[in-house]
Amino acid sequence: MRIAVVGATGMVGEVMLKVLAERNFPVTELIPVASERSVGKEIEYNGKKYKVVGIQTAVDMKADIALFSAGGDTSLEWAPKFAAAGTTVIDNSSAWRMDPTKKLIVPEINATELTAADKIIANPNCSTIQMVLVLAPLHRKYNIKRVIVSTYQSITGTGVKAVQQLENEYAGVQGEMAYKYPIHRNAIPQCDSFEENGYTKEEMKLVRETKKILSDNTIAVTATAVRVPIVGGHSEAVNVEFSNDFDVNEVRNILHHTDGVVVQDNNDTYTYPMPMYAQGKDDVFVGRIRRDESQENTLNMWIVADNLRKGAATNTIQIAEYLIAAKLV
Ligand code: A2P
Ligand code: 11C
Repeated sequence: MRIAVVGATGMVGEVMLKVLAERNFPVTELIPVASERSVGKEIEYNGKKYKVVGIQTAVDMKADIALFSAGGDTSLEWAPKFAAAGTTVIDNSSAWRMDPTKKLIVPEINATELTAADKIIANPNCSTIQMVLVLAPLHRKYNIKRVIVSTYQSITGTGVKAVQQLENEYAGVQGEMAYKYPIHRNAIPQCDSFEENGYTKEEMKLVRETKKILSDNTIAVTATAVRVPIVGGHSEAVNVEFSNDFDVNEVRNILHHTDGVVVQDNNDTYTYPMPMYAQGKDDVFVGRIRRDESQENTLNMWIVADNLRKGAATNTIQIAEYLIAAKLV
């Protein structure tokens, strides 16, 4: 497979290169792509050096698959040009996710929806992926009525500038600010910009993308997304109301047998997921699984994942692996 990585010098792009190599993805030619200012710069993949090319050059090279993580505007403009050249695009930005003509895929849940005609495929938002991976098997079994989610999101989700801001604040030096406020010793109740309804875009991604991935518009979702000075991954406190009653041990057992999910849940041994330990891993970790005693048929959970891995790079590459296995590229 000839693979273009668009945004290869970015936070997610770098993890994509690492994950492609780790999983022995069948790359016959790697085409690293970034903005004009990075053209000619060298990046490393699998112990070899590659020169970054510009995006039009990459279109003309007609790769089999292009993995995009270069922001929504770049995707809106360029993904259709790659698709027109015959390249299948898997896009990590928010550009195409809610487009009714595009599929929004978490492979363990809905990869079988894909066909060879899907030339632009959307990768969901990081905070959505880790939540729906846990919700999907529970929805099938108990039918979800409503989800209340509060997130504690890593600064790596904002990109290189935010990591730099935190490092500057640790070091006590002035620098460019990725956020409107200091993030060191702080929690900022705003991820992404605000929408008309008073929610942030990040909160509305959790609402809209969950319904689309689980193919069920009846699920009510409400979210509060918060940025915290953490690098390892996103954490989420998730409260789920079902139509049907459940047994907590059965819930643990279902999640234990869910692909991509690891249950870490034992109060006696202080076992629960934390971003410090999720970092660098491809799984979604779930713990603190307990009944909400304030309301019937309702469950509380704590879900953690490395937002750059399963939340972004790994999920994108798993979609590509599915396309190859199903002979769709
Ligand atoms: P560059 O490094 O040249 O700016 P992050 O979200 O971590 O900041 O990374 C964004 C990624 O998207 C970077 O690799 C960046 O390249 C790339 N990028 C930004 N704009 C474009 C563009 N117009 N064409 C191709 N790549 C782009
Ligand atoms: C965050 N979820 O952590 C974002 C990062 O819609 O793909 C990715 C933004 C997106 O703030």
